[in-house]
Amino acid sequence: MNIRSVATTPFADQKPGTSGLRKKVAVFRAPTYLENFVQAVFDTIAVPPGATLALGGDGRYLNREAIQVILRMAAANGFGRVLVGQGGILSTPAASCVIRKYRTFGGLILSASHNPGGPEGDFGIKYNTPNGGPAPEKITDAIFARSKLLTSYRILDADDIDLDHLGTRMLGSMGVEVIDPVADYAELMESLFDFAAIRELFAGGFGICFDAMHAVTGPYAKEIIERRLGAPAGSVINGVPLEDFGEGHPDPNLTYAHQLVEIMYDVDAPDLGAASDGDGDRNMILGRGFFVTPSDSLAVIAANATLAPGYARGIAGIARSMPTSAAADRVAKKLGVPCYETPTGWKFFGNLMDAGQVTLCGEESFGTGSDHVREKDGLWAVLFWLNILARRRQSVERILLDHWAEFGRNVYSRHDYEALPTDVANGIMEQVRGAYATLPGRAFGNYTVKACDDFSYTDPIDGSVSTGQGLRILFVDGSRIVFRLSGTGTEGATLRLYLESFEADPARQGGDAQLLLAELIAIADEISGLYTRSGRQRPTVIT
Ligand code: VG1
Ligand code: CO
Repeated sequence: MNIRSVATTPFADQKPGTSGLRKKVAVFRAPTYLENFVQAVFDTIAVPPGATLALGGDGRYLNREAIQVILRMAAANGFGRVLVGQGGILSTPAASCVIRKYRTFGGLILSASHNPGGPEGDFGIKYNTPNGGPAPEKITDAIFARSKLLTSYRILDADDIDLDHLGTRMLGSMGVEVIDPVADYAELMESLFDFAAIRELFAGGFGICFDAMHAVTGPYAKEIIERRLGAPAGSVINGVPLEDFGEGHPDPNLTYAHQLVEIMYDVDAPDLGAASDGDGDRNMILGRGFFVTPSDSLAVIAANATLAPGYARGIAGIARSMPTSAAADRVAKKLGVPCYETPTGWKFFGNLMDAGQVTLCGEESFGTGSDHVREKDGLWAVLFWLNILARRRQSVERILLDHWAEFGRNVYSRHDYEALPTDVANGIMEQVRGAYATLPGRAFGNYTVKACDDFSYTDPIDGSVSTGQGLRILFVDGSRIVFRLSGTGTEGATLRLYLESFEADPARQGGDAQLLLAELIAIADEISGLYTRSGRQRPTVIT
């Protein structure tokens, strides 16, 4: 078999965003687009001869084709072995698990996560480093710089390889090992959680509905929740992964996971509802007729961590992204452990976990995880909740109400304005920034502005600085409003508005978040001109 060097010209738009390179399928299909990016990655990471790569994706449209191309390029770029999930499948946390367990030279994960799939949908790719986590900015910046200088890529002339049967086959002198995508991950989960207690919980009639949204977690959830933990067959719904996610939007939130929401707000709802996203790293947790915000979920997991065997000795610290509520900070304070505030995106947690500074991490965007891998992990969060419920034997709602009574409630919501024209979104951000000089000290009804800034972050481990990570308006009483532009959308611009206040009085803690935040929502519009500029009266998605 022959290795070819194919001439190519650079693309201008291969800059990785919050979570890798995400574009429409049509863009990825343009000749040499995928090849250029993969070559830029391989050049940047300087592949040691004979190294092992992990490879897999969320199974969306283009996954299989892309894997075949990447395998041929890996063979031409010096890799000695590739571990690829059967059928080209690996959830993002499972890929992180495989990279760490088999000590590979990192991995390539093919996913556009929660973005819709199919020929008209999105595709994505990202490189994870040997610690199992998304490449930090200094590497993604270098990949982008390299992509602009490429003149050729290297590929092996070879036929497609069988990915559907386990076992090793050769591609030139490189071994391709097709592995069970679930086995290593399931084994890791068994090492962290009290499976016996959860089995007993289900045996006692506890009910769960897990919505895999026709995305990658179906096989993982069926194996772990139904087979190993004994939940009744049918507890996992939409469990067959489809290339277009059944034309759905595999984003586990109150808008897109509406089937689950209907089930959980029905009279005969099961005890726990959960959903996961396209690539399996996000989770949504619901009780009977009760929604748990991801920020609260992180705080509850932290406060109850020692109930799970993998965390029985306690946690070293917590990290949360800046827009995530400060609920976890209150738990950290009580536990006497540090709490870090990082920019949005899981890549910012890696250094802290590697250094042993934090055990638990979370984002308001339905991302929760720990140092068991270096990605957020949807099913892990569901299992953590099951472990807590198996030990406490209370309802989800009771656990939350007790948590708020003890720590106070950080009332929280995120409003997304999707697919805005880019200039409109930029105009809103400019208006907010333009108001900075006049805001401190200004009173809006019950709220007085204390300070405002552009969030920037200095990594405490390697000193790297990330600027422009969101506009913060902080109020005297600790409430805040944050404006931020999404780095994962592929249509126009998505503006995210994050709102947070604090409620110490248990008598008022059970209220509806939108009502409790109504005044802050109005203030956000007054400062930004959001409704007038966007021509929208309400957000696309409310969380
Ligand atoms: C969003 C979320 C962010 C998350 C990122 C990747 O980014 O807000 O918290 O880390 O998606 O998640 P943005 O830039 O659109 O706000 V995933 O499940 O797509 O890996
Ligand atoms: Co995801």
